[in-house]
Formats: sequence, structure tokens, C-alpha cells
Amino acid sequence: MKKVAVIMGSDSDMPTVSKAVDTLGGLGIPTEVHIYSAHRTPDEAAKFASDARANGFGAIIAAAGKAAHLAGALAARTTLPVIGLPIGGHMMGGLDALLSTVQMPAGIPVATVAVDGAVNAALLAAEILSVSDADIARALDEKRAKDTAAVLAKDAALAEKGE
Ligand code: RP5
Repeated sequence: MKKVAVIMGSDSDMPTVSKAVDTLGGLGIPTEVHIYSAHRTPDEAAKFASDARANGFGAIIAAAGKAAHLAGALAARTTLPVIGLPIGGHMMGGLDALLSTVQMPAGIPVATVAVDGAVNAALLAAEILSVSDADIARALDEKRAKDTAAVLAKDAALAEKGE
């Protein structure tokens, strides 16, 4: 099975990033987590991305806040799918990181999820791998069914209370 890399610009991103790691774990997808920064450790970030396909990765999640160039910097070094996860909490509700991540020039795509959208970043990575992996496709179907049932159970509880 292909692995998913979860790269964050700083350990201060971990509270959000851990939700992506947990979601991938719940789907049974092997995950590797690193702290590499586009600005503070540019050489290590570039090398990781350059080697990622040969090292068995199928997708990369890149989480960063502020001037969030990490996803773009990794995407510049690989043709694997890169999912940008803008981290909020620094300025304008994370609009700084969102725009820094999403506004990529033609030729170097980054699939950007919502500010702090860690769960969706993981699900999107899983969906990409599921195209050629039946086990992941099955795990995604099961999770979707479970999540739907949880919402319907809440609705039924509301109805029982007469609300
Ligand atoms: C970004 O700068 C990181 O991804 C983090 O979100 C932000 C602040 O980093 P720290 O100053 O908390 O290390 O590169």
C-alpha cells in the first residue's frame, strides 16, 4: 500500500495536523509525519519531496500557517499529488495561510482544503490512493456509512426529545 506523508512547517501545527494523522490511521493507511519548513529547512523539505515517489508515497499533505509556502515548495519538487492544509490562528482567521497555499501558478498544482481542514485533507489523500487500492476504497465506504449513521442517530435523538 502507498504511504501518505504528512509534513508540517512547525510543531506548533501539531494540534491541527494530528486530526489528519488520526484519520489516516483510522483508515489503515501507513503514514509518515515530519516537521520540514519551506523557510527554516528548505533543503530537507526539497529532498523529502524529490525522493517521495521513490520512497513509496502516493500523496503528500503539507500543513503550514502564516506565509504558508510549504505545500507549493513541496509540489515544485514532485509530481505526486500535494494537498495543502492552511493552518489558522495567526491572522485574519487563517486567510493569510489559505491564500499563500491556494494561489499556485499554472503548472504546479496544490489541492487546498479549508483552513484547519485536517480531516478532509486526510480523506482527500485517501480518496486519491483509493483509485488504485480496493482496501482503501472499502475503508472509505465504511467510514462514510458510519459517519452518516452517526448524524442520523443524532437526528433520531432530537426527534425523541420532541425538538
Ligand atoms: C509556519 O509558521 C508554520 O507552519 C506555523 O504555522 C507558523 C508559525 O510557526 P512557529 O513560529 O509557531 O514555529 O511556518
